[in-house]
Amino acid sequence: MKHIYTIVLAALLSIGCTPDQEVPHKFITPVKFSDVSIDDVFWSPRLQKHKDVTMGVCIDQIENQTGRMRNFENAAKGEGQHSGIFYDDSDVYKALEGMAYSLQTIPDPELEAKCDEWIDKFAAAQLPDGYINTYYTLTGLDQRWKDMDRHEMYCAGHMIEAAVAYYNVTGKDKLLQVSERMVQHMMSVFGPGKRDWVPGHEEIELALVKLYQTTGKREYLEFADWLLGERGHGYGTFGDGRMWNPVQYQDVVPVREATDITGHAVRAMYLFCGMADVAAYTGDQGYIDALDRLWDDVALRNMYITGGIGQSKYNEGFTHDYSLPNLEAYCETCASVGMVFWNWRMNQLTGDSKYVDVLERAMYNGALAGISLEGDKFFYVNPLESLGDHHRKSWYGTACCPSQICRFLPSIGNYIYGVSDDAVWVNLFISGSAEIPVGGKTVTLSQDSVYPWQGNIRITVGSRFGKDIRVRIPAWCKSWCISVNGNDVEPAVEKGYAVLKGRWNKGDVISLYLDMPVEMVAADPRTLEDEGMRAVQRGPLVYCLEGIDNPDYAEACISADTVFEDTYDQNLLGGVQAIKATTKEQVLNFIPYYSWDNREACPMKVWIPFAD
Ligand code: FUB
Ligand code: ZN
Repeated sequence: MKHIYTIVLAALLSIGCTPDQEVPHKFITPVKFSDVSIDDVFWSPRLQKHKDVTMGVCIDQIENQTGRMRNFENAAKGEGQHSGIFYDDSDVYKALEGMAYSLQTIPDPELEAKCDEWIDKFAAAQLPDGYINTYYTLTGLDQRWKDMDRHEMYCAGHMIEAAVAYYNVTGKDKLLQVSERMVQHMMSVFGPGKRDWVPGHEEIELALVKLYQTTGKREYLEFADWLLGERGHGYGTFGDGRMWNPVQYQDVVPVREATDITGHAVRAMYLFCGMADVAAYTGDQGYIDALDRLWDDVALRNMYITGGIGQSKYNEGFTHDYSLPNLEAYCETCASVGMVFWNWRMNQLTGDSKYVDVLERAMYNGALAGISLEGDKFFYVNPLESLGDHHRKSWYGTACCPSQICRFLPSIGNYIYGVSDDAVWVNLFISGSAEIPVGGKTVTLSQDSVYPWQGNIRITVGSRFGKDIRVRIPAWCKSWCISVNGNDVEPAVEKGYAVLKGRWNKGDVISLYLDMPVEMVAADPRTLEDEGMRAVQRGPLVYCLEGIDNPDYAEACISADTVFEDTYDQNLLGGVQAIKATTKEQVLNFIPYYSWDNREACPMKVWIPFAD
């Protein structure tokens, strides 16, 4: 039976009719990270650290330092205690997803054997009815599916994402089968005419769409859509007679009617991803319109300059428009990664580069600060100011952020290129090459730059093809130019993309120059916390001051007369473009925000007093 299933699945994939390739309402199809190879001054060393250090830290924590893997072993035996928190299974699945992505780019038989060993343990922990969740298996199955906030579907969603990733990389479908059995179990309990359920922490919705993409089974897409439709009807409950606060759970109104961002930031991001994914297949205009409104509310009124979101530690989420405290900012690493996930999908739905601008901001600042330069420590919370007492740690009781980074970094190739009927899209400037499926053949594009340090980007066409190339002009860039094979061109710009028309031949070279001066950025005047201050930004990077570089830290002040100079310093923080700001009274030394807290403890701030 297993054998037949594998053959059917393989056949479905090989004849090219998976829904993955037929997404009717998507404008852009992303070029998968597996078709993109990265050879980049900025990112390659980070990916190497991920492989050499970060995955090892996660594996050690999961297997040795905490009881996460033991929970699966105990669940398989049906004895022993559960240790940790009810959502700890999710970290194991997220780490596995990261391991799968890493295997795609750097094959490693030992790591693959580790993945197989883990998957065997997961499979052994699955109950005969398909249910899999070590917390309830070990603490009392009579309590399962009662408290909607207990993350059963959240953990299942992360298992599905890991299963899809591992199947795509290795062709091995054991975890995919475990996942399908769990989904069938869920669909036997919940759905039209069955029980209502509002997943307290969204995630399952987007995962079900991935499962649909992989298996071609539309019932999974329909179940995702049904779950989205469950929100906003007052069904949300903790299972003991207490209803929850719908504001925290994106459960105030049906999702199509949502106008304002509320509640928990990571949950919101995953919900919006799920809505975008379902809409990409169904064309549900209600979802798309709601996402459009919500994006304005997030990006224009509730986002930090780092792309961080979720101001408050009290709800790990949103508070009031324009209220953006810096020292107390929560800005969970997972939420910044969630912004990447969501904005990527919005760009695919619309072809608008404003979403990639936010994606890039979150990726290079809020998300990247989440990991130390050595790849071994993680931030959970990413404030924009510190008194010197906030530091990365190797792990957390709630370890969503380390495992999030573990799966995010090896997948960054996903965000660089896209393809549509009439064009190839260049979204991010990361050196390397891509094999892009264009009209039945494969086109190679390569990029060469030292971005984000400098804005000269060379794009080389590796094969003949006849579609436009759309190159993103970042919103942060006020002056740019493009030449093709040495001849200046003045392309039309549509939704933030320079549209380069023409037939392309092997060896054609597009040279893009993005002017990248140091800029002082003012916040929206309604953000009182940043009143009278400026942040320093260069290209996509937000900068900060650390006490260690600045004797005048406490009195630091910049003005319109401040002279900024930027210089690459290969000995500083793994190599950064450092910024020196000279005023009459002071010399200030800025470093990229992502690189803070990698030396001895000291205070840090992004927003600097500004003297008119
Ligand atoms: O609840 C699971 C994860 O833990 C959330 O995504 C994070 O915000 C943290 O609360
Ligand atoms: Zn997190």
